[in-house]
Formats: sequence, C-alpha cells, structure tokens
Amino acid sequence: MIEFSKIGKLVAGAVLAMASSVALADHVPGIGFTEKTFTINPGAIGEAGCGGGTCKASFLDFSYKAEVDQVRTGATTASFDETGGGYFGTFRTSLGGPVVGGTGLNNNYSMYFVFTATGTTALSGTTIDGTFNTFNYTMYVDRNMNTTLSNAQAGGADQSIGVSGGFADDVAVLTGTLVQGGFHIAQGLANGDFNAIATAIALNGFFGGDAFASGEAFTDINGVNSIIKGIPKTNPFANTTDITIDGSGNTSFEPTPVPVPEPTSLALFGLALAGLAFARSKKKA
Ligand SMILES: [Ca+2]
Ligand SMILES: [Ca+2]
Repeated sequence: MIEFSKIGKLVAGAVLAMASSVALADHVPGIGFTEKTFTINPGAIGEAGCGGGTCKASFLDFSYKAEVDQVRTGATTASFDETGGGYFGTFRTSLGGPVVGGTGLNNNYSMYFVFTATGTTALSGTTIDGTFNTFNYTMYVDRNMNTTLSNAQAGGADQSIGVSGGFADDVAVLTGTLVQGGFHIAQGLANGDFNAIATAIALNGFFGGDAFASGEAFTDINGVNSIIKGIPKTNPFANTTDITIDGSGNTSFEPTPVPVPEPTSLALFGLALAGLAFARSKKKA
C-alpha cells in the first residue's frame, strides 16, 4: 500500500501548470515552451465559423479519458500500454482567459482526439512517477457531431478506447508523436498531473498562424487527472488491465521548443567558464 502524503505538493504543481503556460511539470526537464498564437480556419474543411476567415487563439481546452494496461517489471516498477481520447471545449486567447467567440466549435462542428501511449512507472517517494516512451495522437473535426469515444470499465475485461458512431465525416486536422513527457499519480481530490511535448503536424488546412509558421510545430499538452480507478490496492504495480483515468487540460503550440540546459550541464558549463577564467589569468601573469 503506498501513501500519498505529497498530494498537496502535487495539486499545487498541477494548478501551477494550469495557471501558467510557461510552468512545466518537472517530469519534462530540459525543454522550454513558449506558446505562440495559432489560427483555425473552419472554411478549409467546409465548416462555417470565424466569419468565413480565421480565428486566432493561444490555448485549446479539453477533457479526456484513458485506459491503461500495466505489466509489473519489479517490486515498485511497471510498464504500460494506454489508449484514450477526449473532446475539445473552448479556444482561449490566454490560459484560463477569454473564450474565442464565433469559432463554430460545438455549434457547427465538434473536435476530438484519440491517442495511444506506452511507458513506464516507478515509485518515487510516496507518488507514482510515469514516463512516456511513446505517445501518438490525432485530432479530428467531427463535422456531423455524431462521433463518440468508447468507454473502458475499470478492472473489467481488457478494452481499448477508440471512436464509435459516425466517423466517416470526420476530418483529421492535427497529428503528432512524442518528444518527451510524463505524469504523476497520487490519491486524493486531484489524482496527479501530466505533461507531454509532442510534434504537431497540421493537416487539411485547419490550423495555421504563427505557431505553425515553420511547418514543424510542437504542442505542449498539460493537465490534471481528476479520477483514476482500478489501480490494484495491494500492489499498485501489479499486472492489471483497464485502469481508467478521467481528466482535463489544455494544449498550446509553438514552432520550435527551446532547449533549457539541465542543472547538471549548467554546473559543468560554470566549471568550464571558471577553468577558462583561470587559464586566462594564468596566461596574463
Ligand atoms: Ca485495456
Ligand atoms: Ca462524425
């Protein structure tokens, strides 16, 4: 049985990640992210919205659900496969800020995404730290607003989350793969947080603007896990099918992620500078 005394810190971290676009969860070290504005063009896929032109936004909110199958790899470690997806609610001009009006989202069309992921988990203090090894997603515009995501039951038969309903009308507008990402799992009101940086390849002319100007955009996917069910109580790392997760978050985009030196390389860099200064002072004397 693991304890979750770090929940206060985790919630604070998750709220920070939600409240500040530049705040990165500490499981995505070494990658800075400064979101740029992006545009959407509903007309590009035959939908009404944005006055027949484009709308500008910086963030897109979503809710999501996922199911996880895990295989024990040690006393306090496991590997996992995950499937999931979610629905998009609102485009915003800033994090938690004003809603971009007139986009047509959830009036003329809806938007959803599906993803698959693999990774590893390990006990870290009193929480579970997760690392993604793979994360593949595709975002769709559902023109007829009739596509639904299937459910998985915690602790039930092995299921996956995928699309059902009418998806012949759906248009892929964005797809990408993992750069780096991870998550925390804790017990309590908010069951941890997640953060992934992934590539963001615009499809069918829906996304554009500054964030996609280089032709090779990246997305920062941040959020909190609100409900997690099915983690084995006696050993959280035991073999299990269909741990279910519900959560919410937001995504933003930029043309290139800016690398941030790790503390260790910063320290080495400092040493190198000190050495250089020493060499210079010696040469001078
Ligand atoms: Ca499953
Ligand atoms: Ca549809």
